[in-house]
Amino acid sequence: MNIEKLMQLLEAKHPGETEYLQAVHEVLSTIEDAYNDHPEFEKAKIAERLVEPDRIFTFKVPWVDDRGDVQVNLGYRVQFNNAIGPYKGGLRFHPSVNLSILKFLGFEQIFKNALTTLPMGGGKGGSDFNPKGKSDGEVMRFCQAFMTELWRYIGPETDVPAGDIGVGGREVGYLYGMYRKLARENSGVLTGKNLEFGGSLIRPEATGFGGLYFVKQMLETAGTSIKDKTIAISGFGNVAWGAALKATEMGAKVVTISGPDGYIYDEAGISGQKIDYMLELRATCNDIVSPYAEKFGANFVPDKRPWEQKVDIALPCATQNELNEEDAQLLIKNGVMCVAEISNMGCTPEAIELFIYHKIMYGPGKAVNAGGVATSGLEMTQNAMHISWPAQEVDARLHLIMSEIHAQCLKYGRDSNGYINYMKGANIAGFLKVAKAMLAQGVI
Ligand code: 2IT
Repeated sequence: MNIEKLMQLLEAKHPGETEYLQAVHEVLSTIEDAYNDHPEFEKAKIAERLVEPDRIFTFKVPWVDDRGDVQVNLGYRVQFNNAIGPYKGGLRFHPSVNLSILKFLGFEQIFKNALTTLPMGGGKGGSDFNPKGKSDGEVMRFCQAFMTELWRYIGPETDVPAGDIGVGGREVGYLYGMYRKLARENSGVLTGKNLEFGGSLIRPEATGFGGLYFVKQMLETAGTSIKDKTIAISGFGNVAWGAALKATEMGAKVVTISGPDGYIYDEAGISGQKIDYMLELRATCNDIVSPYAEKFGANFVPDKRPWEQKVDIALPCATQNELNEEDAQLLIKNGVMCVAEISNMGCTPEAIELFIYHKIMYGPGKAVNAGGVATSGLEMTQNAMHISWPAQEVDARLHLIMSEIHAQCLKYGRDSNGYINYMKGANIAGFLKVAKAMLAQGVI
């Protein structure tokens, strides 16, 4: 495989799709040796076939706001690869959403889903709809309008969307209601549903919980433990909430959360009712974190990111490229020992390079945050069997899956000097599974 040539080709074909090109480059550059060990991959042009989505749907979403004005948004679904199972991946509603972002997310999802051990392909979708400041009625009408287009392309055995940024239980409910009406079926076509109509226990917590199960194993493998460690978390949504809950339960101290307006530093630790309050804050839809400081008497640092604080562990839980080279330098200067992405592609390539150079434990999103989609996979299983498992059963399976992902990273990521390159390990393990499935199924 000639990576530079392939990247040049992709850059020419998809100019300006920076996030997508970033995600592809990261995977290709880490799997190169494993790829070249298998001449049959090159012969079947696995890399060239893997980097292009199977297909992309784009559609218009017209809807009427509370003032009676007509609004027009864009909707997308990227069906990236279904070699090992139905397309699976969330929907993101955020004004920044564009094809590059959804293609990067869909591409990452292929390998993440492969790592979960469950039969799920990779996909992603969403809209540039901005949920900030929208009424419940507006969110419902938007979700209904979005689904009147999307429903033709998805199905419980074809493509199973879920939530992502801006899409939580409420949005999944409205989307599911419209799908059910149009398709005239009750099925597991979306995951992240409420418990009353097929949702799974532990799904809301799963991304954060799974992330902490993974981080715990990273630390234990390095001969230390998570107890009494200080943690910086970014974001204050569902993922940050689950991560704070489990980190606190494990005996660590979470000292930061953040929003687009700045970050909170709470020296006493963000625990108990302060964690519950994150959900309340999120539900107001103003997308600001500063009210936390007023309510609990903590510090609010406007327009800054939490990475300037001295912590043992940094957990990006907000969005892509939210931790850059400068942030990495600050964290390293302050003695950080572990950085694990619970957001997708949370660190820039320059930040990752620095962590690896300084032999800091670094966990990539596609391994660390795979607990979310893994539990979506468990929701699909329960729906297919028309039963629901108790919380302990789902949590036990989530535990097992995260351990298996960690083991795969160790298997493929250990460098000759003993450093565990989790990024390389996750990419190779995920890639090999998908590549072998593609190879076995012929050129299609
Ligand atoms: O990035 C992700 O893995 C998700 N947003 C969850 C996807 C899913 O299908 O549950």
